[in-house]
Amino acid sequence: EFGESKSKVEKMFGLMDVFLKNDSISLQKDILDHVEFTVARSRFSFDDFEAYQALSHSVRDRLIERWHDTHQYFKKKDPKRLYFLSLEFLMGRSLSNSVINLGIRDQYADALNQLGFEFEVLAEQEGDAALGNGGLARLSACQMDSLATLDYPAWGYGLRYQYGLFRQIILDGFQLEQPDYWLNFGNPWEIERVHVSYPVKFYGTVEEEGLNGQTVKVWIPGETVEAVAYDNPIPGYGTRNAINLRLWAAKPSGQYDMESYNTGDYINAVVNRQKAETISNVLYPDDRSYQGKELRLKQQYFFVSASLQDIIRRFKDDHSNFDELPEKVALQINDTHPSLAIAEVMRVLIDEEHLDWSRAWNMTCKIFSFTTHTVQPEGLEKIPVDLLGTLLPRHLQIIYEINYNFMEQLKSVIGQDYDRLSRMSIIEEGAVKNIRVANLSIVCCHTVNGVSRVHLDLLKERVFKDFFELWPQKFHYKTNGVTQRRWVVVSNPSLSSLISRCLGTESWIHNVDLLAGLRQHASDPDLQHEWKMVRKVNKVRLAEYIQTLSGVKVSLDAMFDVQIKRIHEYKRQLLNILGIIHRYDCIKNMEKSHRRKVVPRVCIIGGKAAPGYDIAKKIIKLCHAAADIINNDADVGDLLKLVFIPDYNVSVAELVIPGSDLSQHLSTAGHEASGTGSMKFLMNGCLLLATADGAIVEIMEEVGADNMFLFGAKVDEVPALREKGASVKVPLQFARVVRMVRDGHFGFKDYFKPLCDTLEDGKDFYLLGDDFASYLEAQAAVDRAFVDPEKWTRMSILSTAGSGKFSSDRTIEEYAKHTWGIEPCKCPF
Ligand code: PLP
Ligand code: GLG
Repeated sequence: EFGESKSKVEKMFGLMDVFLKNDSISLQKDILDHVEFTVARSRFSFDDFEAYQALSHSVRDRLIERWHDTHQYFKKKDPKRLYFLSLEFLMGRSLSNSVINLGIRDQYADALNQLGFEFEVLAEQEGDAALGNGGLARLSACQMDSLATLDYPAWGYGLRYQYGLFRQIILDGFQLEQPDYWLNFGNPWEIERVHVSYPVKFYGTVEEEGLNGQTVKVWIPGETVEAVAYDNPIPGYGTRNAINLRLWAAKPSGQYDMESYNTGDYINAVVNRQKAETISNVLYPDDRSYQGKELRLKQQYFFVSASLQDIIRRFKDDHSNFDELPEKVALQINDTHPSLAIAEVMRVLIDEEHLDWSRAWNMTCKIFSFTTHTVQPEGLEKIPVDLLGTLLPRHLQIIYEINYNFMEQLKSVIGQDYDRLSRMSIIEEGAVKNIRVANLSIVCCHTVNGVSRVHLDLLKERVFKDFFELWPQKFHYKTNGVTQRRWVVVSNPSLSSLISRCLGTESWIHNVDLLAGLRQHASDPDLQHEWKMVRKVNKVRLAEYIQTLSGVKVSLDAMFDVQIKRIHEYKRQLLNILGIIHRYDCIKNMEKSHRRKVVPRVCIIGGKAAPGYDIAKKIIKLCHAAADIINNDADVGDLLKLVFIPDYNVSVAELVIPGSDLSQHLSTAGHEASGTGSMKFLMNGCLLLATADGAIVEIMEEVGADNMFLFGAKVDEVPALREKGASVKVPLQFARVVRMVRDGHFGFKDYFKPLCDTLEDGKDFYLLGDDFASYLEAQAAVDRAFVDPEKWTRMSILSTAGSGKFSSDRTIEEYAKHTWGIEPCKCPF
């Protein structure tokens, strides 16, 4: 089985401990060994960071051990595997999550205590791995956790950017971007595989050659870059399985390029070669639009080509017949970013494996599935034909041929309806010809998934209407979910143990439906009391964080009202800020004796704006400008505070979410495909103030509309409101707060003018004016509920109780069964 003689295998086992030991003494010894030999410090003198490094290496050993066993087992069993292709993974920190999933957190905490360290303090030393922008990228990370926990034979593939998502610095209230060189201090969670590397080719020409009496196309590339694998083990919870996230880094190709070295310009030849590394250097920080940049396209193909070479190599190790490919391989494309994989598989099957077109196409259509995260047709990715033709000439030919066949097939179904043919074509004609990447994906993939029920409706009715009418059976949805391991067990340990005590079991950690069992205790005074205590402890932690960051001291009796997510006009942070200004204005104009009745609030906003997104940056500045006035107004005191939390990322979310009372999800209905932040708040017993958009509609069905605060226009009302435009009267309060900003009440009058202009009659695309009255009413309902702690706590418990559906475990089970056709493969050791 090991391809070795029996005696050699026995000898190897004799030299190894069978498994690494997890008792306190072994762990202490292990950590100290890593201090001495990995970190190369003396075991008598090392600081917290060095202790963190040694600790992570000790955990990493345990991850590798399981990872090896899992892969050995997968190899032996040869199940159908899922390959999850995503250009973004927002993993955050690894230490706490790993030890919890491995089931050895307490043992490590104890071992560290014995050595004079505290686990939590060392965990804080870790930086975030932020190889993604926001919801889409964090979803990939949650789904990897679920795939591992549910024992699915899966691999993730992505890019190892040297610079992750930029760090947000706030200077005088303005956002500045700083590069996130996250690898500066080393990364113990990855394993460099210098020997797992593949050449990736670009540019060049396509020529025709004769082969066995037939003409075949041969791509003669102009540039070759090497892709090197970095493996990141992903441990499951309550299982020995640990799966792999393989990220590719670009390196100069090792192959000699005699020509350039013979020109005598040695230095330039080396420098040019070095440029190859820039492919995987930096993550694109804009999650709004795709501008058809060459580097971005290079990144996409680099990642796709390396991943497919790896996948096909693995398949060919054990199989000689390509007809088996669809039984052994499922390829998932996460949004359109990896869609070049379709053309690449076709190229490999036809040009390298010499399959004929129709056999290759049949196979390709059976292995690919696609999830779209987009709502607006304008948000769909396009690649300029000229750019693709230069960078990947053979792929362009293949895409043209796919499109030709598709157009012929379509004509036979719909006839000569040229408008529709041109809308559905993969090639967009016009001054600049483009590849519509989503169309390519839909034409090829056997399944197209949306990310919530509402999202699927929008896909059917608007975004992909033509395709839905042609192939209704292709379109489905899998409502997003989040992993309760990271988002409750790791980030909110006190709530986690309270839930386990109340339910009498920890099984909810991998069977989250059990949370529904909390419902029957929602009014129990003892549980309510403990629930409040837990929430208070988390609020204390958040209040300390706020004070350290901003110097603002906040009252723990106030409601912590939070909106954290990327800054986008459609997410309407501006509606929130205008609401806060309205509240401030009311307090100011109220008789002093009435102020006693105001429910004190700490309003917390956080999120990054894409570097080139001006309006979003103005929203951040407005938040700071308003905070400056409000927080320093003696009339207001503790009744209202406004805080901006800088550099929102996964670990900030882990701290903020458990300490929030209320969380806001304000997207204009029809704009948020799903939203996953809301699910994390819900699981942590935070109440939601939201529009009926994306997954919120399903959340409402689970927890009941009485247990949340809904407001605003519904998805199907939005188009009519937009039509009416300026003829709809906006409420006076709205006009008043906008005027305050416009008139310079918060300073920076000229700077805020363009922002105010977006709210003008007839220009208010995101309908802030239309929804304002309903928003204020919902806010008033929030206040009324908050002053009744029993009611609030009951709603809070019912939120957690109703959150079971929004676990990524459920999402992954649905994908596995209905899209990928994969079965669990549990490592038996
Ligand atoms: N960014 C980070 C760091 C997150 O943790 C999340 C989800 O919790 C998101 C973005 C997505 O948030 P939302 O779905 O509210 O846009
Ligand atoms: C997208 C959408 C979100 C969605 C996420 C994951 O905008 O609504 O929750 O993907 O499906 N760009 C995103 O974050």
